[in-house]
Amino acid sequence: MVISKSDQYIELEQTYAARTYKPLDVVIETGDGVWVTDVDGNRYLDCLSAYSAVNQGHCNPRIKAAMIEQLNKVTLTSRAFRNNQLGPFLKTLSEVTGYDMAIPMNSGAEAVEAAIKAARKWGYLVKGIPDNQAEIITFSGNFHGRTTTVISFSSEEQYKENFGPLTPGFKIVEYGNLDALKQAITPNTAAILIEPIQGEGGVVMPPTNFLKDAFDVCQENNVLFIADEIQTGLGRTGKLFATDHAGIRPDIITIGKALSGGFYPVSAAIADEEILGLFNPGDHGSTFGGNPLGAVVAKTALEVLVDENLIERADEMGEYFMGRLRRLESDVVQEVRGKGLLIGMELSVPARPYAYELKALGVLAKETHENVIRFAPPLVISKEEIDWAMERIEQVFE
Ligand code: IF1
Repeated sequence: MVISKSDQYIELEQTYAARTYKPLDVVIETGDGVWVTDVDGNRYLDCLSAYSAVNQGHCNPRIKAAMIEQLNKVTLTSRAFRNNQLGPFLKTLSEVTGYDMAIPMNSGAEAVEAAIKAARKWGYLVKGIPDNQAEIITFSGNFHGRTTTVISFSSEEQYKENFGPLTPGFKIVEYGNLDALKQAITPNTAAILIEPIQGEGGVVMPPTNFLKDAFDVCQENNVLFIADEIQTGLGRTGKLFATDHAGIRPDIITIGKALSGGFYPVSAAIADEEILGLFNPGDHGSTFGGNPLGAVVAKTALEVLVDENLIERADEMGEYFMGRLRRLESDVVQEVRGKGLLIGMELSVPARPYAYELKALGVLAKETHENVIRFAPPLVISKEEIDWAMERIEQVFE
């Protein structure tokens, strides 16, 4: 029996990795723009983009060059010392986003943790919430990461089961239900934490006006609005932030994933001085957070987004891709929804077998929530490449 190279790598991973994943069995060796190649030489169009981390395309040449240049200088200083890349990165971040400052971290979950700490501190020092009474409101179907505090407010049982005791101080209300939100707010509510579109929830969009109404409710009640834009931010939905579609400016935004174009884990919570300015030396930190390698990568990743008009491109290509998906004539497709290049296609049947059929034809996509297949290619995708993917998608679904 011939064992493919892929099978050998799969066997290794199955043996030596904690089995926390059930990946699609493709073993990627190289990536370039929207394309990836596996160890057996098969080429695929990547319609997942590492969950929107490679918005700028695999191995983006500008980010790569900046990273290599920095690799020859210095990679890590810790923040016990300063480095000459962190300041320029954060200045660019502030100019691009319009927020005063940021707290640089590594993973998305860490950015969320930092936002939670900032909101709680604001709650005690500015709003005057009594000690240890701060509440943060979250929403059903949320996904904000996997730390013990973040899973404490997950509505997915599996994410919490056997991992308790959980962190108190969180309430979960129904996503999109304004009345439920209003009822959940108390004088001790410091913040709400919300995804403008729920990615892991299955590309779930809130009802029209919900984000704006929720924002207004927060303002009326002196409650911070924290938007988790780790997946939806940085151009993915055709605006810099998905909350831009609602015309609101959240008090705190968490970003990650595409902040580094997939080269290196870089995340941040961004906000104005009146919130992040409350942190004192020693309040928060991270060995790798703000390191010069990550900083130069993130600065360049932001510049690529802006200079190469990837945000406008996501809008344009998203409209085209979604339009074509909506015209699919298929018995199993129930709904196509999303914004920009964050597209979910809900099926009447489990989606995983379709992901495998697409893979066989050279299109990589992943199911989420059993029945939804997600199409979220790098934002550098061209119309011709969407046409190429659509030919295969049509073949599978029609
Ligand atoms: C996994 C999903 C996506 C996120 C939002 C914070 C984080 C994420 C809105 C945490 C992370 C992930 C993590 C990844 C799979 C992925 C995912 F399917 F689980 F839901 F993208 F849709 N906020 N999303 O989407 O960021 O700490 O991972 O850097 O396997 O857990 P992180």
